[in-house]
Amino acid sequence: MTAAAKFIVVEGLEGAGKSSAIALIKQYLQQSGRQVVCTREPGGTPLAESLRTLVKQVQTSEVVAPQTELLLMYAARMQLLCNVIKPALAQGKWVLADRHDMSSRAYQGGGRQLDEAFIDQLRTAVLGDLRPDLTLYLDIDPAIGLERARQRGELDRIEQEQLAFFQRTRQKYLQIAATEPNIVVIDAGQTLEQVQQSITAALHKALG
Ligand code: Z5A
Repeated sequence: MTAAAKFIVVEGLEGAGKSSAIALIKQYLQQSGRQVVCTREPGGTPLAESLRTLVKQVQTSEVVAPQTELLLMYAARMQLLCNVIKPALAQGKWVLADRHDMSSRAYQGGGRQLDEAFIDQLRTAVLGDLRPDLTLYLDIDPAIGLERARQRGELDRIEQEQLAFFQRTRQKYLQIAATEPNIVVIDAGQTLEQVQQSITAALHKALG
């Protein structure tokens, strides 16, 4: 990675406003002449997009084991890291990610209550020492976020989970944000305009 290239991640529950945040951050970065590569997880390469479809589709014939779900997330992540994220950073391009590893820790670790040691082993194997330079976590009450998602149409397999699942996921997100560096919590329950102001302020502070 060249000295200037940074890896920025946007995280949050469904309906938190990640898509709008990504558009704003991309514009912010490009205005100052940075080349930006946007990614989404799971997905972002042909194979990873196929895994995304598999992991999100409602399964009527079998139960998806939480461990399988986790492994599919990390398989997609490995593909994206090798083919998109690492090459982009190596070329001095900024990477702006719609979800990354924090999602697995929150959804599969918090929501599904999978063993942290199991997740940590995968993190080490897949990520090595790569960590985002900045993560913006958009914090939303799951009831509000899910309502926003519901208004968009049919819910996928994970979105169909009970509210308690998303409450555990949110708690894990907040727990990670409180204990690890380079994570900024944005109150995503504000108006869109206020959220955008908070994001811009966080970018100014973190990037100068
Ligand atoms: N997942 C996982 O379990 N483990 C992992 O490791 C990874 C992912 C990487 C990905 O689905 C699913 O995979 C996700 C987590 C899981 N599943 N669930 N459940 P996705 O990428 O398709 O879903 P998403 O990331 O949750 O996308 P989303 O629902 O589109 O969320 P969003 O991008 O944050 O929301 P948005 O499209 O920006 O906004 C939603 C609506 O709200 C839209 O109409 C906006 O206009 C509106 N909005 C946004 N902000 C506001 C404010 N401030 N006020 C009012 N209205 C607003």
